[in-house]
Amino acid sequence: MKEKIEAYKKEIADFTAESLEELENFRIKFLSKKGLIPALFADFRNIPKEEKKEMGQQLNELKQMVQARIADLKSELETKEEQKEAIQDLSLPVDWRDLGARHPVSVVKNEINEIFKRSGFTVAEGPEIEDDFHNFSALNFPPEHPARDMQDTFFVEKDPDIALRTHTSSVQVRVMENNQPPIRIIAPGRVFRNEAISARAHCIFHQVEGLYVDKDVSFADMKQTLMYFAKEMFGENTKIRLRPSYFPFTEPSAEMDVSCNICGGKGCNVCKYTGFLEIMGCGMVDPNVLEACGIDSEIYSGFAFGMGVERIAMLKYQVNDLRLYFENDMRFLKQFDKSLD
Ligand code: 2U9
Repeated sequence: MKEKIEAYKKEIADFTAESLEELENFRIKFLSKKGLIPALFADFRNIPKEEKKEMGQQLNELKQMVQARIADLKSELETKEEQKEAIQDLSLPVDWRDLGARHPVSVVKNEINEIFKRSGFTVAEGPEIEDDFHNFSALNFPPEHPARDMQDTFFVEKDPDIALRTHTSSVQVRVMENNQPPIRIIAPGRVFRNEAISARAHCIFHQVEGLYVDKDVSFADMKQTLMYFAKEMFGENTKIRLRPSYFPFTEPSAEMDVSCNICGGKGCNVCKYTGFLEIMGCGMVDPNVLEACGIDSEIYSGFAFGMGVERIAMLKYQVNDLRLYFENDMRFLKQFDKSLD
């Protein structure tokens, strides 16, 4: 009897069931009137008196074990069945706790938008598929500029005049074509560049660009607007630094750095011991661009700026692999949406 009990225990522990039917057969085999366990209880009557106590305990243990195993497997199988049904029946109510999260790029983009809205900017949008004029020519890109190259721009195969926008500057061109100053807009959106995907580059990313055109708009106005942005985005103690640069659409042009928010400007491996992080490009709108868009450059001047949203998110959250922003892994995404806290 002892050997039988040991063998049954092993069989029960190893048993798994793919269906409720299979589980029922298992129950019949062990627990039905003619099953293995009642048979053992029948044999129990014939064993010597001195073994009865120990065998009785072992038999009861075995019976409890098979009952517990059957209950566990039953609940597992029923849950699986329910899940299968829920997937098939899309009208069943969903569990609200499983709602998605706002993407970190959207969280940061919205935050940038809100800061500039407080400075009097409004949001403008435009098409992602653009023509050469709005994406390049109006922005003072010479015909042979390398950015127009196939390696940098996605062209629509049959028409070299049509491409995916490489920046949201084309939105500002469209606004200037259709409106006279004062113009104070930001253009957030998706842009496309023909680049190999790596930790630091992606062929799709997001920008927020800005444009302010009016009488007497100066470089000092730009500096003040961008300093306000930097302090709102990275904290009140943030310092900014403007370095001379070059873009076809602005003159003079600059790149703006903010003091490193990790080390507070002392120097660390995030800022490569410079104390500063580059966050955007900016400059005074080139008179050629104003004229190409139908605005009199003798009367009006303006400033413009542009930044990559993923780059700002990387600096703010210290997530240093761009690819994470495109994988849509919920474990990553759920860390940034404050409305879920
Ligand atoms: C018009 C005139 C001027 C927008 C500007 C930049 C400087 C700039 C880059 C930052 C990182 C693009 O995402 S990035 O690769 N942008 O440096 N953008 S000034 O200037 C404009 C825009 C529209 C009509």
